[in-house]
Amino acid sequence: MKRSILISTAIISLTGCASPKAPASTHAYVPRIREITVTAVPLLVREQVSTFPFLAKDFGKGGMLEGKEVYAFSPSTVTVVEGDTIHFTLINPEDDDHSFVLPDLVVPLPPQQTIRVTYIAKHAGIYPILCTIPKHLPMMSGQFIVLAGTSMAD
Ligand SMILES: [Cu+2]
Repeated sequence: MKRSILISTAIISLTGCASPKAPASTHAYVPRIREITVTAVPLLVREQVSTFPFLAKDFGKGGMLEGKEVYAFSPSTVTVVEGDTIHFTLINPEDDDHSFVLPDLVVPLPPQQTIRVTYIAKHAGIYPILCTIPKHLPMMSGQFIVLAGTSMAD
């Protein structure tokens, strides 16, 4: 008798776990306002030749950085969620011009200026962040990652 009760309990337990799908999420992602600061930073630039003598060859005629300088955005990857409103604070502490370019957004970054701009991440995807100053490309770039709202856990 005890044995049949145990078997019945086991069968009920197994069928209870055999649900073909996990229950659907009951909470939709609610878009947020995100405050994000991005700074233009020098990595390998002409002003550093006295500190790093090898750069003279790199920046020289035929060198791998001829006509270029290496700058970066810090951070270079920004991740948000579809529908988010981003309040960017863009800082250029240097004496060179830069720009901050996303789909449908072009922001000139004059020397030693802080620019504030609002941007709405309309569509999920992976987009380039670029500075369009020719001598800064292709190095001064990053990624703007917009996650689908449905990808967010409850
Ligand atoms: Cu630049």
